[in-house]
Amino acid sequence: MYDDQPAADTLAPEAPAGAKKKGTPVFKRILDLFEAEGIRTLFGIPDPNFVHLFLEAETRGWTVVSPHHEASAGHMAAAAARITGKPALCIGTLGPGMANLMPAIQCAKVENDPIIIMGGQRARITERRVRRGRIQFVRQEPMIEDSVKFSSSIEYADQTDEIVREAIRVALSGTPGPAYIEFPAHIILEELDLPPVLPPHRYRLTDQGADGDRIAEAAEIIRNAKNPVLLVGHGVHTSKSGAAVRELAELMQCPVIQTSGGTSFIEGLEDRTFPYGFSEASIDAVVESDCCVALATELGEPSHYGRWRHWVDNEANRKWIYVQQDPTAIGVNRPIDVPLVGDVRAVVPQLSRALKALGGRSASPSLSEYIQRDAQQLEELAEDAGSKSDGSTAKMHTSQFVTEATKAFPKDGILIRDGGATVIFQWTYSQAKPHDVIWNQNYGHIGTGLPYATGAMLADQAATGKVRPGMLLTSDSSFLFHVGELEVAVRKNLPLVIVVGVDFQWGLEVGVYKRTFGHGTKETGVHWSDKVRFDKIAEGFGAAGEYVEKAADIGPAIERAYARGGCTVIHVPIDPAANSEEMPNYSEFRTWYAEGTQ
Ligand SMILES: Cc1ncc(C[n+]2csc(CCOP(=O)(O)OP(=O)(O)O)c2C)c(N)n1
Ligand SMILES: [Mg+2]
Repeated sequence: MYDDQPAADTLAPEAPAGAKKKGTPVFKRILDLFEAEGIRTLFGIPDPNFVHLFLEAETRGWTVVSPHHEASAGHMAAAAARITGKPALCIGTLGPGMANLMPAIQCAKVENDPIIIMGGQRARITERRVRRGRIQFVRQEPMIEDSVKFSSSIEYADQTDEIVREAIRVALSGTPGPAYIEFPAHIILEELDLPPVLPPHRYRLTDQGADGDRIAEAAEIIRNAKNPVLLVGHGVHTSKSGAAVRELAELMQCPVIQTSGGTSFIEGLEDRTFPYGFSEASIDAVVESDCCVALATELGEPSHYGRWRHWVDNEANRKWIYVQQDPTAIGVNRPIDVPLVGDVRAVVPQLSRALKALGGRSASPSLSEYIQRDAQQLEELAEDAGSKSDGSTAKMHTSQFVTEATKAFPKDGILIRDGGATVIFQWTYSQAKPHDVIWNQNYGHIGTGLPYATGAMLADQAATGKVRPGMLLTSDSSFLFHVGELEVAVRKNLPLVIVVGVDFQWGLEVGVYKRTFGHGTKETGVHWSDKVRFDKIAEGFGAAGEYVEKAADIGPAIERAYARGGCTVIHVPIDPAANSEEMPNYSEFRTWYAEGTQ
């Protein structure tokens, strides 16, 4: 491929002889187009297709980050999109780089992350030649196109604008998701003479509101409801609509139910926000509700499609108002009374205005009781965890691990989750109410934690200019997938504290063996060496390491880590038996799969 690569100071070999330089090379125009969308981060490992782009991006002040595996670049971009509410960009080198990106591309498709992936490719003339034994070459679009919402290649330089715009337009339309742009070597340095880039609203639909008559209908239903609930999905957080939803929740004076994908807490609504299925108040609020306003959620399996399990009682009396950007999602998982098709960023303020015009509504009778009961449940859970093994005489119980780590979660921090059983413990025992939670729920892709943490923190810094602390609460096997990205956290001096629950096993799968065959089988393939020391691994990367055996020492270790600055990994041995056998509310989790029948 290096022969195909145009030198920096020449036109591409394919350009007609004597062609004049016109001004803007393609790689610069691409950056202009992404900048118009507010994108300022770029993830990937550069090669000849991308060195011009990388150099230029950094010169312009972008945050340019090379990870140690291309899948990480994709996950970092996904986290960047979530934390900024904007599309995000990553690249892969031709052949193996793009193949390595595939796990992240599929993940972004299922997690609805609008990432734009640019893939290097040979010059088209090479690609289409009849040859054997070409180096670093595979046709990429056929591998990728089923996993993205849009796939194309910039074959001719003057297609740059239309292809980049269509990639962004499609990635952000309906249910968001990934888009692929192939970037063949022959067009990189070709030059274009073009007008300035268009702002987003000139070339794509932005802030689309819902139909006015439907809004009026919805407001009337909400006003007349006795016990409405707001069901808040992942899209509320990724679109950064928290403040608007807070206003609506205050007008509705009702509880907020989190879906399993949308586990961030909206500032100001922490007390009245209950995780669906894992808090008693959430179940009662759902059962008693006579109106559900579902915001930017797929109403997926973990929400029981809004129609079975906790929703069954009272179904006949419950009206559904569904705010959804994708018109084809209306009525699929359950019947809807009032569909509000549009961007949650625009529709929620529309609803608030309409409700205000009707004079708002008075508080649901049980709201304060739910709030009080949920706070009490959290306290009881902390006490219950405190009664379990704390690591002094036997290994620590996972409930202690989660309770102590989440109690020490820093104000204004970003929480990132990864793992198997320890994550299930978190759904019940978490004592923190973070405004930003990044984890992988729909796709269930363990190993994403460290790339998500680094990507989210870096993109947040690039977008706001502020440095927020991050906490990655992870299980051990999951952490090992992309442990090399610790180097990125150190390189970028991220105030990231990684608390690892260590049982030296794929604990969730150990539990599967035990439930399938009873105790005493060989549990083949789910145990690994007990020689690994995560605190020492951290030191090898230039991060700090701590080894904490007792529950009472977790909080102080976390505080020390933030005080010290930079990245710290805290190795916490946990009880392998408890982690695989005593997951709380496991039966609730099982109902996520195929309506409980798997
Ligand atoms: C990429 C990927 N591989 C495998 C799985 C299946 N899986 C889910 S949880 C789990 C075990 C995770 O082990 P660990 O991270 O140590 O967590 P623990 O259950 O021990 O807390 C596995 C293998 C998955 N969800 N994603
Ligand atoms: Mg484990």
